[in-house]
Amino acid sequence: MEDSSFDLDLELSSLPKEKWLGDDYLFQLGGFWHLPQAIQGVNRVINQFQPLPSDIILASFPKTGTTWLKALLYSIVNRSSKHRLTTENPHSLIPVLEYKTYGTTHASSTANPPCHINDSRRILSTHIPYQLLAKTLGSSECRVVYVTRNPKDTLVSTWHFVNKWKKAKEEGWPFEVAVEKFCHGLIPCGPYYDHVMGYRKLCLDRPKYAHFLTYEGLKNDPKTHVKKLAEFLGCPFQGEDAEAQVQDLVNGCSFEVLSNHEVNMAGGFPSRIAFIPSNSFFRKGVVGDYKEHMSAEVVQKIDALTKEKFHSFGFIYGV
Ligand code: PAP
Repeated sequence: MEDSSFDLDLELSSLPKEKWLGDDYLFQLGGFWHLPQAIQGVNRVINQFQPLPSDIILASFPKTGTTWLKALLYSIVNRSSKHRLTTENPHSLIPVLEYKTYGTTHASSTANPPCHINDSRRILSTHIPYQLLAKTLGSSECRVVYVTRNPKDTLVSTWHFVNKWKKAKEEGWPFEVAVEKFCHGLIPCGPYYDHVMGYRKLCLDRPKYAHFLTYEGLKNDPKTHVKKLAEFLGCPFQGEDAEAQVQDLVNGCSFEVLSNHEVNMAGGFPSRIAFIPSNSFFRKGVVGDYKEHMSAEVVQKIDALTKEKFHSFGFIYGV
């Protein structure tokens, strides 16, 4: 495993870099590629973040179900205030550590920031790979929830998302280019396969503290997964109406319901990466959308890579 201790105030010029979107670069830290706007925050999280035993950390590769899981985790933990999802975007309720909490120089002065949102228990999220957070999460008693999604849909979702950025609109990001970059791991937080395998290992090694789930599994049987998540987090559903509570929560976090709240249809986030419209987190929300975009040849290429990176290590997923 790579050494995850890095100096604070990284000099970007000291890091390997590669072009990925037009003439925009990604920078490599600890074997993973990061956006220049994110890298100082990533570095601060690695060096400064100390989770509390009561913390819940949602970890994910971008576009694999983060928004959905934020809604679900918030509702599971804060059952009596889950109605806040009707007026607040899930990303406003649960901050991304490297963008929000540690995203500014100001934030770096506090080693263990309070979360202004959750009264009882902090829920935080990150896209930082486990390989870079092993020292932070590997022995902590906090609970880590990792969600993943099959590589082809992840790639398609990423492509649509990036195409909403000004840079992509100006210069274009053809799908074939996105496929090449994805297969070489050259997208933000990539390589995707290493990201997934890092957290998978954590979840296999420390099942009491780390829980692994897939977008497809959640789609297929959301109630069962929500019950498992609640048990994992130590707040199971109880009482005669437990089933109804779960159903109600699942409904409130469904794509159809969330994407139709006004707060998720208009406005957006003036983030450090780009202005991100709220509705760009809710595009289609289905399994298998890759079939609309990929030729048989591209499917074959990605499936071969998935077999090499996942199946040959005993993780039969994603093809
Ligand atoms: P992020 O990493 O930028 O936060 P993330 O939420 O992980 O993005 O992924 C967005 C995807 O989840 C979108 O997929 P699509 O492009 O294939 O449509 C989005 O539509 C989907 N999504 C968002 N909310 C839900 C939901 N409640 N149920 C199912 N899918 C959802």
